[in-house]
Amino acid sequence: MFKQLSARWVIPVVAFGLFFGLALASCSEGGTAGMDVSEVARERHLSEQDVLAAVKTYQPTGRFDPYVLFASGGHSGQVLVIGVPSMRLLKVIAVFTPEPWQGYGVGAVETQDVLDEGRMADHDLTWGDTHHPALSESEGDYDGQYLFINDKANPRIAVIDLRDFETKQIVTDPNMGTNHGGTFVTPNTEYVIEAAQYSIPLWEEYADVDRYEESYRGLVTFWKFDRASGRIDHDASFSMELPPYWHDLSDAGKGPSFGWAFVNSFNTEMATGGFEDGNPPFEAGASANDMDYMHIINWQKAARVAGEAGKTRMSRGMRVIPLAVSIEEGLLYLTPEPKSPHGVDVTPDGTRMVVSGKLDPHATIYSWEKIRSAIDSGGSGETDSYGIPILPFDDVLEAQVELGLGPLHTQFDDKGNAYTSIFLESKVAKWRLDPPELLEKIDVHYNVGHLAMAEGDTRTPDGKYLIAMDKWSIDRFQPVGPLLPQNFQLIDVDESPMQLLYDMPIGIGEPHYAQMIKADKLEPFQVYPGVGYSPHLMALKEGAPVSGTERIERVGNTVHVYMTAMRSHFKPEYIRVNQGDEVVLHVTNIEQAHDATHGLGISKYNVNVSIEPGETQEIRFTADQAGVFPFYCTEFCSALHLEMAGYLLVKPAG
Ligand code: RUQ
Ligand code: CUA
Repeated sequence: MFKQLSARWVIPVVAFGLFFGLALASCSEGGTAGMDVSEVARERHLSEQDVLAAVKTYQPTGRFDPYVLFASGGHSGQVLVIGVPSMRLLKVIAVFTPEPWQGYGVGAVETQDVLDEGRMADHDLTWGDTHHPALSESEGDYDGQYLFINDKANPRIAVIDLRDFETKQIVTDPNMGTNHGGTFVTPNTEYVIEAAQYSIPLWEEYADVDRYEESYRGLVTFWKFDRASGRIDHDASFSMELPPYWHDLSDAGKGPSFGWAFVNSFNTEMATGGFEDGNPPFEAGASANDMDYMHIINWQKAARVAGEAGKTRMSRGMRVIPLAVSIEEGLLYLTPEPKSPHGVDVTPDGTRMVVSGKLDPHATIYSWEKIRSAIDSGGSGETDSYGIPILPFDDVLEAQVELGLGPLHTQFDDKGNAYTSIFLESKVAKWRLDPPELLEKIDVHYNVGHLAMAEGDTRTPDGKYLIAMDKWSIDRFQPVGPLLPQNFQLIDVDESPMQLLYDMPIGIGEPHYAQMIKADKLEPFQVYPGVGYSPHLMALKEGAPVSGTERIERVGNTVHVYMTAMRSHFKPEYIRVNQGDEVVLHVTNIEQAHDATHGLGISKYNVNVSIEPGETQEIRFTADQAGVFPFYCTEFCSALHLEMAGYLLVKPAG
């Protein structure tokens, strides 16, 4: 590129030169030809540190990243797949929101069925607020098979199969108003944990807020995952009634704390706001106390209890363990945690739980051994107003370490260090666990939320790469109007001091949390295994069109079209129906060549499907509009792609 500076490059290079205040002559006349690294660095005003960061993140063409990050796509309702350290966006997995390129929710019946499973309150929901992705685990390590993610706004959980990176199931939680404490998996993905956030009435449809303490309830749900079918088993899942505190994040115990789950809460004041009526607003009322409660839940025992006769109550079709049963059976304990806690993170060895309070400068470290013995010794007799035993703070506390203002979320590396995001200071703090001591801090820009470490939530984190997910990005990127992108910042934590390597703007909403897995743990299909394969069934579909079976069949008012697609034609190319007919299009991409994807878009009927090699899809619509409607392949698949087309002819009624 530098050798022969064609006319195409002159303008950008001149602009670049102007930007850096450089002499124009040398640039515009191709002065970069034959430059070595140090000359380019000087000309681009790059420090040695910048060059090092570039060298540490650059991936030459054709070389893959060693890690893959699965990040929530925030309000887009999707999941982002990003290579690390290059920070290249590889895919946006359609989850809660229609996505035309993947043909998700725009005509393909099976994808619409998945979205329809996620209808709530009799509404089609066309957005989600995805927060916390969780990779499936085996013995506490990511196994690369499945990914789960929650929708906070509409309490839902989605299941994504990592063989084809497609969403297979959405389950709705009928008893929650919103969920925030999901998704977190138990160490063998026995259950996917989801905790509600803003409490709503549980055992009755409606109760005004003056009955908050009696009628409103928090909730945690343990969704049973059936690995064989790759689906959540609704009937084997159960919820637990919790007090009407606002629950925040969760984590599952592992190692010695296996079988237990931890759920944070705030607003243990049970403030009910109403600023407009002269009451303290939620923000004041819900942060009046110095301590809130961590909920300590024996999910293993709860699962047994949920299976016993008379121990659960049905609510809106879901089994719920009432509070009284949880207390009687010893399923639920509380312990105080400092002021407005946000993150609860179990250490890789499962011996400690680290909690950070938004309004407390410390990371608070709880000892599992101490929690266990406080439970075994029967507690101190103290309870909250609902009768849940409280384990005294001093009995279960191991240590506190002061980190800074607004500590939120903690991740761990392979060297005994912890990393906590410090929201108010816009920093990441690195600290040692044994003995607890703050080591150093690095600036991030700005308002950092979660952190994601390579293999960070496993028994054996990898360290090295840490990603800070920043909500604000002032002065980081080219201005794009008042709504700024959010920012993923890649940090090398093995360097001392820690080094910022890369800024990646995210332009589709607040990416809350992410998990990073070793790339070689993923074994996705290259092409679907066989022609006529249904991603919904994850098997060959009976009756799917294959080469030689193309035809059009009419059954009453329904017209079945059995169609195949291959470079570069559909067969058949004409679909003739009468106005008012039901059209069912069965279409198979009969190719098995890697990446030979075809699309099928139909003009004015809001249909587009993506048909990957081997895949079969079904499209249904009523031909309610008479006229002539071209359909065409929406993937530029070959030299004669534009010719890959046909006509839907809808003959006017009468
Ligand atoms: S949260 S920025 Cu929705 Cu996970 Cu802490
Ligand atoms: Cu097939 Cu374009």
